[in-house]
Amino acid sequence: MQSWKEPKLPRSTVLAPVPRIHDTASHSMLALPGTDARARMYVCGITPYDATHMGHAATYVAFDLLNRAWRNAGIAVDFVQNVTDVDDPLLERAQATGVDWTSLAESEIALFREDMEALEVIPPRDYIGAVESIPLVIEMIQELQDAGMVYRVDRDLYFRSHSVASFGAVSGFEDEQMRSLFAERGGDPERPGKEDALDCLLWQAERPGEPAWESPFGSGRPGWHVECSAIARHYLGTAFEVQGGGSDLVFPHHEMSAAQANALSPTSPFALCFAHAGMVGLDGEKMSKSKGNLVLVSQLRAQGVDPRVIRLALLNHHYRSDWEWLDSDASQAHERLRSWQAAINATSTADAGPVVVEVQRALAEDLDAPRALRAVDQWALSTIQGGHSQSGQEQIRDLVASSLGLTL
Ligand code: 5CA
Ligand code: ZN
Repeated sequence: MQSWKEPKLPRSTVLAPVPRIHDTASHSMLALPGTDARARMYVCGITPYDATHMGHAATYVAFDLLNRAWRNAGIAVDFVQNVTDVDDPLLERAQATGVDWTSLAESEIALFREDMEALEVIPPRDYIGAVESIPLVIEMIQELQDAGMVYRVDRDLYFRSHSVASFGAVSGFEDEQMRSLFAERGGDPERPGKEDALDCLLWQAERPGEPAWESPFGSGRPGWHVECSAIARHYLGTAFEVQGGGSDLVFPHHEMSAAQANALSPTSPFALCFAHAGMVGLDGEKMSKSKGNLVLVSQLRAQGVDPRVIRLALLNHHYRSDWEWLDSDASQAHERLRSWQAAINATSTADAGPVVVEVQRALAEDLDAPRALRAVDQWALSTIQGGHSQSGQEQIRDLVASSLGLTL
């Protein structure tokens, strides 16, 4: 699938430190990659049934910071992202609005591309749809069958999640919590005929009026979790550095995807680090397409909000924290952008060297963007107050563009 246009990426003049990133599974910070000059990252993509909201944008900007931190540390990045372009919520929305499901997906993916481009998010090397990866999914299910990990309930296929030794290691959740989250997030713990409540759907047999593809297990479509296991394994291999997404994916999605891949390669884990962005809320609730409490990137852009203001507003919150979107987020970011631009256009500026070091250090310490922004604020303030002779504009312009993804 076509991704989107690469933003301008000036080369960092100072080599940044190798970033350390929080791993949900071990509750620790991992410096990755270990010794390699290459890092592999898989970030779960959208289900294209509605437009990009601030929560999606915050998650994708967070992993874009990691991508940039790696590049600025001289590490090449293989970045892969999926698009869940066939799944229940998409089909339900298409049905409810009387739109063809493929047209709905296509138009929302196009809008997502525009939003990502406007936000200067570096595109993935491989942008892969669920539909186009059905042959990969079928192959993986066959491998799981050969390994004895699959059983049938009626015409559907289930994965024996509970029989993978590492199951539970990503989330660290107790059984009860897993069951309730599974029910809440697309799972079916109560379905009669399952061997274990936490086993998950691999292949869903064709239902009347729904799209379906031929397979050796009958006509149907992939389950959600196996889509990401199959795509990540194929395009990145095993033991890739970072599996990323929002914290709503910790369980069941990332737990199940990892378990399915681990079942086939017990000695090489699916991913080395499971990194999760916090949830962005609105009016006291998680912002979500299903609840409809949304502030959309495209809506703000249409109102004339500079995309750099949106990006700056997102960067003002640490990626791991949960926060609420307020209108003041945009107005504060607007002020900040004005002050940075005034400093960039000043005739003489404060010394840029220490700012470069501080911004890169902040980002290398678990992507501490708020700290990085404060460092640039400080530089802008000293510059505007005047009395300096060095000319640091170019250095700051390049720093802000390469590390923070903002073109001043
Ligand atoms: N297609 C699946 C992943 S394979 C999916 O979860 N799609 S999604 O459209 O629902 O979400 C896309 C990404 O945005 C996911 O990484 C999800 O964790 C993240 N996300 C969704 N809502 C929020 C929110 N309110 N705040 C932060 N991130 C969010
Ligand atoms: Zn996913």
